[in-house]
Amino acid sequence: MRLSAESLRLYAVTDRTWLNGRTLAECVKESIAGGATMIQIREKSAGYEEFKSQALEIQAVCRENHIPFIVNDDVNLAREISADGVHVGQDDMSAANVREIIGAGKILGVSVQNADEARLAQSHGADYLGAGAVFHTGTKLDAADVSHTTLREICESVKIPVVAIGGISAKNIHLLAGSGIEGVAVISAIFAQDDIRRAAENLRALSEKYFGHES
Ligand code: TZP
Ligand code: MG
Repeated sequence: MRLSAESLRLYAVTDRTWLNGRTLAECVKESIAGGATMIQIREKSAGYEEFKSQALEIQAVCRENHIPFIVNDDVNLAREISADGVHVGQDDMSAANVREIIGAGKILGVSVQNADEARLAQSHGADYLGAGAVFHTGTKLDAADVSHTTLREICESVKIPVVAIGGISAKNIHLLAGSGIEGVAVISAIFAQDDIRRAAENLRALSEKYFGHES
Protein backbone atom coordinates (compact mmCIF):
# COMPACT_ATOMS: atom_id res chain seq x y z
CA MET A 1 0.00 0.00 0.00
CA ARG A 2 1.37 3.42 -0.95
CA LEU A 3 1.26 6.37 1.38
CA SER A 4 -0.82 9.39 0.49
CA ALA A 5 -0.69 12.68 2.37
CA GLU A 6 -4.36 12.13 3.26
CA SER A 7 -3.39 8.94 5.10
CA LEU A 8 -1.52 11.14 7.55
CA ARG A 9 -4.45 13.34 8.52
CA LEU A 10 -5.22 11.38 11.68
CA TYR A 11 -2.55 8.84 12.50
CA ALA A 12 -3.66 6.79 15.52
CA VAL A 13 -0.84 5.18 17.50
CA THR A 14 -1.81 2.40 19.90
CA ASP A 15 -1.26 2.12 23.63
CA ARG A 16 -2.80 -0.60 25.79
CA THR A 17 -2.55 1.51 28.95
CA TRP A 18 -6.19 2.59 28.71
CA LEU A 19 -8.02 -0.52 27.44
CA ASN A 20 -10.61 -0.58 30.25
CA GLY A 21 -11.81 -4.07 29.40
CA ARG A 22 -11.72 -3.51 25.65
CA THR A 23 -9.32 -5.34 23.34
CA LEU A 24 -6.74 -3.34 21.44
CA ALA A 25 -8.32 -4.45 18.16
CA GLU A 26 -11.72 -3.15 19.33
CA CYS A 27 -10.15 0.18 20.23
CA VAL A 28 -8.48 0.38 16.83
CA LYS A 29 -11.79 -0.47 15.10
CA GLU A 30 -13.49 2.35 16.98
CA SER A 31 -10.75 4.80 16.06
CA ILE A 32 -11.11 3.90 12.39
CA ALA A 33 -14.90 4.17 12.61
CA GLY A 34 -14.34 7.70 13.91
CA GLY A 35 -12.00 8.60 11.07
CA ALA A 36 -8.43 7.54 11.87
CA THR A 37 -6.59 7.39 8.53
CA MET A 38 -3.57 5.27 9.48
CA ILE A 39 -2.67 3.00 12.40
CA GLN A 40 0.63 2.28 14.11
CA ILE A 41 1.04 -0.49 16.65
CA ARG A 42 3.37 0.79 19.36
CA GLU A 43 3.41 -1.40 22.43
CA LYS A 44 6.60 -0.81 24.35
CA SER A 45 5.92 -3.31 27.12
CA ALA A 46 4.74 -6.26 25.01
CA GLY A 47 7.02 -9.27 24.43
CA TYR A 48 7.57 -10.55 20.90
CA GLU A 49 4.76 -13.12 20.76
CA GLU A 50 2.27 -10.77 22.36
CA PHE A 51 3.28 -7.92 20.05
CA LYS A 52 3.00 -10.20 17.04
CA SER A 53 -0.45 -11.54 17.90
CA GLN A 54 -1.76 -8.02 18.58
CA ALA A 55 -0.14 -6.82 15.37
CA LEU A 56 -1.87 -9.55 13.33
CA GLU A 57 -5.27 -8.68 14.80
CA ILE A 58 -4.85 -4.99 14.10
CA GLN A 59 -3.46 -5.65 10.64
CA ALA A 60 -6.68 -7.54 9.81
CA VAL A 61 -8.77 -4.59 10.99
CA CYS A 62 -6.71 -2.17 8.89
CA ARG A 63 -6.98 -4.40 5.82
CA GLU A 64 -10.76 -4.56 6.16
CA ASN A 65 -10.81 -0.79 6.25
CA HIS A 66 -8.16 -0.23 3.56
CA ILE A 67 -5.92 1.91 5.69
CA PRO A 68 -2.15 1.56 6.16
CA PHE A 69 -0.87 -0.49 9.08
CA ILE A 70 2.54 0.46 10.45
CA VAL A 71 4.70 -1.38 13.02
CA ASN A 72 6.77 0.63 15.50
CA ASP A 73 10.47 -0.27 15.91
CA ASP A 74 10.39 -3.95 14.98
CA VAL A 75 11.54 -4.12 11.38
CA ASN A 76 11.79 -7.90 11.32
CA LEU A 77 8.27 -8.37 12.62
CA ALA A 78 6.99 -5.89 10.04
CA ARG A 79 8.66 -7.96 7.36
CA GLU A 80 7.49 -11.27 8.77
CA ILE A 81 3.83 -10.29 8.80
CA SER A 82 4.10 -8.13 5.70
CA ALA A 83 2.91 -4.94 7.39
CA ASP A 84 2.42 -1.91 5.17
CA GLY A 85 5.34 -0.17 6.83
CA VAL A 86 7.62 0.51 9.78
CA HIS A 87 8.25 3.53 11.98
CA VAL A 88 11.65 4.07 13.60
CA GLY A 89 13.12 6.71 15.88
CA GLN A 90 16.58 8.25 15.99
CA ASP A 91 17.79 5.57 18.43
CA ASP A 92 16.51 2.63 16.39
CA MET A 93 17.98 1.00 13.29
CA SER A 94 19.07 3.65 10.76
CA ALA A 95 16.47 4.57 8.18
CA ALA A 96 18.77 3.54 5.32
CA ASN A 97 19.12 0.04 6.79
CA VAL A 98 15.40 -0.23 7.36
CA ARG A 99 14.72 0.75 3.77
CA GLU A 100 17.13 -1.92 2.59
CA ILE A 101 15.35 -4.58 4.65
CA ILE A 102 11.74 -3.66 3.87
CA GLY A 103 12.23 -2.81 0.20
CA ALA A 104 10.94 0.03 -1.94
CA GLY A 105 7.26 -0.91 -1.78
CA LYS A 106 6.80 -0.46 1.97
CA ILE A 107 6.15 2.69 3.98
CA LEU A 108 9.02 4.01 6.10
CA GLY A 109 8.36 6.59 8.81
CA VAL A 110 11.08 8.25 10.88
CA SER A 111 10.85 10.35 14.06
CA VAL A 112 12.81 13.60 13.87
CA GLN A 113 13.39 16.56 16.16
CA ASN A 114 15.10 19.04 13.82
CA ALA A 115 15.66 19.92 10.17
CA ASP A 116 19.03 18.14 9.92
CA GLU A 117 17.49 14.86 11.04
CA ALA A 118 14.60 15.49 8.65
CA ARG A 119 16.86 15.95 5.61
CA LEU A 120 18.91 12.90 6.54
CA ALA A 121 15.83 10.72 7.00
CA GLN A 122 14.51 11.87 3.63
CA SER A 123 17.83 11.05 1.95
CA HIS A 124 17.75 7.62 3.60
CA GLY A 125 14.43 6.85 1.97
CA ALA A 126 11.80 7.89 4.52
CA ASP A 127 8.26 8.29 3.13
CA TYR A 128 7.02 10.47 5.98
CA LEU A 129 8.35 12.05 9.16
CA GLY A 130 6.92 12.24 12.66
CA ALA A 131 8.04 15.43 14.42
CA GLY A 132 7.68 15.93 18.16
CA ALA A 133 6.94 16.20 20.90
CA VAL A 134 5.21 19.40 19.86
CA PHE A 135 3.38 19.71 23.22
CA HIS A 136 3.89 18.34 26.69
CA THR A 137 3.02 14.63 26.81
CA GLY A 138 2.73 12.14 29.62
CA THR A 139 2.80 9.23 27.16
CA LYS A 140 6.49 9.30 26.22
CA LEU A 141 8.49 10.52 29.15
CA ASP A 142 11.80 10.97 27.32
CA ALA A 143 10.29 12.90 24.39
CA ALA A 144 12.30 15.94 23.28
CA ASP A 145 10.58 19.27 22.62
CA VAL A 146 9.94 20.52 19.10
CA SER A 147 8.86 24.18 18.99
CA HIS A 148 6.48 25.60 16.41
CA THR A 149 9.46 27.28 14.68
CA THR A 150 11.40 24.02 14.51
CA LEU A 151 8.32 22.20 13.26
CA ARG A 152 8.04 24.74 10.43
CA GLU A 153 11.74 24.36 9.62
CA ILE A 154 11.33 20.59 9.47
CA CYS A 155 8.38 20.87 7.07
CA GLU A 156 10.22 23.37 4.88
CA SER A 157 13.40 21.31 4.73
CA VAL A 158 11.87 18.20 3.11
CA LYS A 159 9.53 17.22 0.28
CA ILE A 160 8.02 14.25 2.11
CA PRO A 161 4.96 14.77 4.34
CA VAL A 162 5.32 15.49 8.05
CA VAL A 163 2.99 14.68 10.95
CA ALA A 164 3.28 16.30 14.35
CA ILE A 165 3.14 14.15 17.49
CA GLY A 166 3.14 14.67 21.23
CA GLY A 167 0.42 15.96 23.53
CA ILE A 168 -1.92 16.83 20.66
CA SER A 169 -5.61 17.13 21.56
CA ALA A 170 -8.76 18.80 20.29
CA LYS A 171 -7.89 21.75 22.55
CA ASN A 172 -4.46 22.56 21.12
CA ILE A 173 -4.48 21.17 17.55
CA HIS A 174 -5.27 24.64 16.15
CA LEU A 175 -1.86 25.86 17.37
CA LEU A 176 -0.24 23.67 14.70
CA ALA A 177 -2.00 25.43 11.82
CA GLY A 178 0.42 27.07 9.39
CA SER A 179 3.34 24.80 10.33
CA GLY A 180 3.21 22.84 7.08
CA ILE A 181 2.24 19.47 8.55
CA GLU A 182 -0.13 17.10 6.74
CA GLY A 183 -1.77 15.86 9.91
CA VAL A 184 -1.34 14.68 13.47
CA ALA A 185 -0.26 11.48 15.19
CA VAL A 186 -2.12 10.90 18.42
CA ILE A 187 -2.09 8.35 21.23
CA SER A 188 -3.91 9.43 24.39
CA ALA A 189 -6.32 11.91 22.79
CA ILE A 190 -7.81 8.86 21.07
CA PHE A 191 -6.98 5.71 23.03
CA ALA A 192 -7.29 7.14 26.55
CA GLN A 193 -10.84 8.34 25.82
CA ASP A 194 -14.02 6.55 26.92
CA ASP A 195 -15.61 7.23 23.54
CA ILE A 196 -12.78 6.50 21.13
CA ARG A 197 -14.98 6.85 18.06
CA ARG A 198 -16.19 10.32 19.00
CA ALA A 199 -12.71 11.47 19.98
CA ALA A 200 -11.36 10.35 16.59
CA GLU A 201 -14.30 11.94 14.77
CA ASN A 202 -13.66 15.25 16.43
CA LEU A 203 -9.89 15.16 15.81
CA ARG A 204 -10.37 14.11 12.18
CA ALA A 205 -12.71 17.03 11.53
CA LEU A 206 -10.24 19.44 13.13
CA SER A 207 -7.31 17.96 11.26
CA GLU A 208 -9.15 18.31 7.95
CA LYS A 209 -10.00 21.89 8.85
CA TYR A 210 -6.43 22.90 9.66
CA PHE A 211 -4.32 20.64 7.44
CA GLY A 212 -6.63 19.45 4.64
CA HIS A 213 -6.14 20.87 1.19
CA GLU A 214 -9.71 20.80 -0.09
CA SER A 215 -10.90 24.37 -0.32
N1 TZP B 1 6.80 10.47 20.24
C1 TZP B 1 6.93 11.74 20.59
S1 TZP B 1 5.73 12.20 21.68
C2 TZP B 1 5.04 10.65 21.68
C3 TZP B 1 5.76 9.83 20.83
C4 TZP B 1 5.48 8.42 20.59
C5 TZP B 1 3.86 10.28 22.51
C6 TZP B 1 2.58 10.83 21.98
O1 TZP B 1 1.50 10.44 22.79
P1 TZP B 1 0.29 11.42 23.13
O2 TZP B 1 -0.54 10.66 24.12
O3 TZP B 1 -0.46 11.65 21.85
O4 TZP B 1 0.89 12.67 23.71
MG1 MG C 1 11.40 3.55 18.22
